[in-house]
Order: sequence, then structure tokens, then C-alpha cells
Amino acid sequence: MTSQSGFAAIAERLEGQAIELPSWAFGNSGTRFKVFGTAGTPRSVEEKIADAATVHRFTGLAPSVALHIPWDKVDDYAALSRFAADHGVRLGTINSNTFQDDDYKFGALTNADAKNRQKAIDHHFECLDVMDATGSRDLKIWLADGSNYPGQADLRGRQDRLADSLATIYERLGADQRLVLEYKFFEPAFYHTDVPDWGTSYAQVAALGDRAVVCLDTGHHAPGTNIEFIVMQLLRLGKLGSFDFNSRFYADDDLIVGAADPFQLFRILFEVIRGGGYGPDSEVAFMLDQCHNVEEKIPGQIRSVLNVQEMTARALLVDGDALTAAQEAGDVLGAHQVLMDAFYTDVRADLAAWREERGLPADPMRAYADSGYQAQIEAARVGGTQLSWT
Ligand code: PSV
Ligand code: MN
Ligand code: MN
Repeated sequence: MTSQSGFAAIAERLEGQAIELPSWAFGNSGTRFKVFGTAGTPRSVEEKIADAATVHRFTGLAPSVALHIPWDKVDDYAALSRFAADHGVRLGTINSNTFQDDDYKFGALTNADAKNRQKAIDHHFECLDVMDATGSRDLKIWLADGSNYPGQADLRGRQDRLADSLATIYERLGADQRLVLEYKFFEPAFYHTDVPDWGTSYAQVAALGDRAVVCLDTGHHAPGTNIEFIVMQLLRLGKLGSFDFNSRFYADDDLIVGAADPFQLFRILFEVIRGGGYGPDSEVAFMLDQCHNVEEKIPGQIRSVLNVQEMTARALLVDGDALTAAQEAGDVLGAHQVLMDAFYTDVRADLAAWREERGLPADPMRAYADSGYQAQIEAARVGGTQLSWT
């Protein structure tokens, strides 16, 4: 935060901002009612990476791509890393998947059957092997584990088994690797979820050690939850590992970040900055976790990273000294106004100029539309199977 005013004072702090893209955002996706196909959708991991690299080329904001195993399974991950590097990006977070196998019907890392639990643990070992080959830092675990009916499961036993399973995985982490545990309040289970909230995730990772942290997915809370408070608390505890950004109107909608509630995104980013979670010295990873069901996927990702950048700029504009002074003086409306002044500042023209100074297109959305890339992939990617989210 700065006591000077104006965009010039914060321009440098936008340098180096990085927002990781999820490989699955480039595949076709939908709801349980219908998955709509989009022309030009990737047919391979390489094509997903090429699309992610295109987002980076037009925005300068997305230097890495997260993979999901086994959706992005290949024989040679070192070669895939080289492919990414040749396209100007790198491979980032590795996401495990324990939600599409019959053996996990009653849970994965919490399953009462030791055989099924070991299978889920082994899958995470496989993900760690992938990370060794790609040089990835983060293993992200989101668990679908839970139950649908009161009495169906032993809640306590499942929590204990989860702790054991995570400890076994944690032991295998390399010195520079992290285990990132994501929480979500419901779905696919509707009565209880084994990692439903930040407190459970925090309790589990705190028991593991320094290299275990929490992932906060902005779409994974009950309506009305004060997410920026959670951000503050996790930063205060040194356990905020990463964000999965998206926006939602109802539940886990996975819509474009900043689309549903730009003010909430601003408030979150303000707490990130205030708590030391932003900038070169921070270990907090920014990532998108979105699906583009009806809109084009590459422009959807471009819009998303630009939204994060725009709200970051506005949050950086908050006059920290004036805010503290007003807070300490008990000036309720004065403090509120300091925050709102920054939120209502239109930074779009300044950001366009900032981009041009750095050799980036002033308007990445327009530049992409004019580039011909969309027509090119639509023409080239015929035949083969278009990939879908699952
Ligand atoms: C399922 O809710 C989910 O959207 C989680 O947010 C994960 O991060 C993502 O899928 C990928 O596994
Ligand atoms: Mn997520
Ligand atoms: Mn989700």
C-alpha cells in the first residue's frame, strides 16, 4: 500500500504478477445437463499448453499451467516441460484426482477399506513423481470425500484416516515441494464433506509441517461467507498456500473471476496485499480454477487474468496511511471511504498504457480477437477427440 496517490506510485508493484492457468479451462465443460462442444478445443495436453501460452503472450500475466492427473497424463513429463518452455510457459501445480474411480465411492484418503485408501495414496505418489519430472512445487489435493446421510459414515474415523493418509504423502515430499489442501463446503457429497472448510484444512496441514498449506478456492464457501476474513486469518497463521480464483452466484459455479462480485475480489486482494501475500517475497500462488461452458475459452482466460490484475491495481491504490489513521481515530465512514475511493478508481486506461510500455497489447482481448489464433485452431483442430473437463 502507498501513501502517495495515483497509478504511477503502484505501477512497479504490478510487475511480475503471475496467475497460473488450469489446463482444464481449455477443455470443453458443462453441467450435469450438457457439455457443449466448442470449435478449436484442444485434443491433447500439448494443445492445452499452447492455448495457455497464448493467454500469456497477450497478457504477460500467466507464465505457468497447472496439470490434472490423470486428465493430463503423458509418457514423458520432462519432454512436456520442454514443450511448455518452448512455448514460453512452464508447468506448475499438479492436481490429483480421486473422484472418478468406483473404488472411491465411499472415499479416497478417508476410505475405511485400507486397499482403497492405499490406492489413493499411491495416486498421490504418482503425482509426486510427475512433479519431480516437471520441477513443479505444489501438489494440490481436493477431495470429493464425504457422505450423503446422517449415520452413513464415522465422521471422526474418517478424519483420523485422512490425517494418516496425508502424513504418508507428506513424508514423500521433496525439500522444495508443498502439499496444498483445498477445502469445499459441499458437493459431490451433500451431508458431510471431509475437508469442508478452512479450519479443517488448517487443522490437517498444521499437523503435517511447514510445507503443508491451505488452498482457498473462492467458490467453495457458503453464501455470505466473509472470504477476506479467511484470507487474513490464513496469512496471519502463515498457512495460505494458494488461491483458486473464480466467481460464483450460487455454489461452485466456476465462472470468470471478478464477474459475479468485483468488490469481493477487491476486498480479497486488499487483504492479500495487507497480509504480505502479494509480491516477489510471497509464497502465495495465484491460480484460476474455472470452466468456460458457453463462452470461448481462451478469451475467457484472458478476461480472467485481466480482472485479477485490475483489482490488484485498485487494491494497491488503497492509501494505507490514511486508512490506518482513520481506523485509529474511530472514523468509521472516513476509513470506509478510503477503501471505496480505491475501489471506485478506474485503472483501465493506466493499465493499457502500462502494458504498451512493456511491449504488450494495450487491449489483450481485442489483440487476441484480431490475431487470427482462434480461426487457426478452429481450422487445424479437426479430427481427434476434443477434450472435456472430465
Ligand atoms: C471441484 O470442486 C474442483 O472444482 C475443485 O475446486 C478443484 O480445485 C478442481 O475441481 C480441480 O480438481
Ligand atoms: Mn478449486
Ligand atoms: Mn471447485
